[in-house]
Amino acid sequence: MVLRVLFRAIIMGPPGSGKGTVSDRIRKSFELKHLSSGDVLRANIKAKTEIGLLMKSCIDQGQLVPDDIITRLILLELRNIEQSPWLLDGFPRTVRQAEALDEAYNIDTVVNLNVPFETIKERLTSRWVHLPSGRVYNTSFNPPKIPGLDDVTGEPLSQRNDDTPETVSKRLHAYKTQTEPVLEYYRSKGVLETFTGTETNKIWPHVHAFLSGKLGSGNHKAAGSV
Ligand code: G5P
Ligand code: MG
Repeated sequence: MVLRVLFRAIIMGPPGSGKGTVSDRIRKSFELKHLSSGDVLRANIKAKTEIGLLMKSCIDQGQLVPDDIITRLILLELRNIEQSPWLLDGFPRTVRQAEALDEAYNIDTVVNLNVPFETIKERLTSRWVHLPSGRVYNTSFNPPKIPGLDDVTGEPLSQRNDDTPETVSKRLHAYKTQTEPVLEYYRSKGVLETFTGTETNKIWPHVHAFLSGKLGSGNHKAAGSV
């Protein structure tokens, strides 16, 4: 399918607000590449790259990694997919990162998932992930077909080191102090669209309708394609 525009979107929201879950649904519905900064960092940690080894303690302690490192990493990854429309998840997380992104790309829209912090804390302690793909499960909300195993590959699932209650509190604090100003940054540019709720299944139809309006029918995936 030939795309008419190279759509650039960002998905924002506090840790555990459902960015990964909603991104997966967007990816399945629209012709978009999905890039998650957290997945990129975790892949570096798993592969024991120099950056991964350096960043591991920051992430495990619930702190943001330094702006210059993550910005370089993400801009490099974006170069590999710049021929496609993309959806960026987890980046930018500071105003400095947003400014650096602006210098390289025009952002069409920012989908902001506004989920209360109390809802989030419960979700993260019951999250299980398939590290190689970034696929996310939850023992109550979307359990894997076979407990402990990824639906697609059958490989074992794991829990993230930063999903302990103590680290989740630190991540929420970092979000409030460092990332919330980014919402204001995009609001003032007129590209922020906020979706409020406590359940992804209720938020999703609104996100879908909004993106359908933005992208038009040309960017919908054919039914059944993944
Ligand atoms: P990440 O990886 O970007 P966070 O903290 O932003 O991490 P996270 O934890 O990945 O975000 P999410 O993607 O918003 O959360 O949420 P999700 O995984 O889809 O859903 C969370 C859980 O809830 C899942 O189990 C899901 O199944 C379940 N769920 C979803 N919807 C519902 C629902 O309706 N009901 C219920 N009951 N459950 C539901 O970043 C990690 C770290 O990397 C570094 C930082 O250290 C960061 O802490 N980092 C950066 N540092 C600096 N700058 C950047 N740009 C950075 N990017 C990453
Ligand atoms: Mg995520």
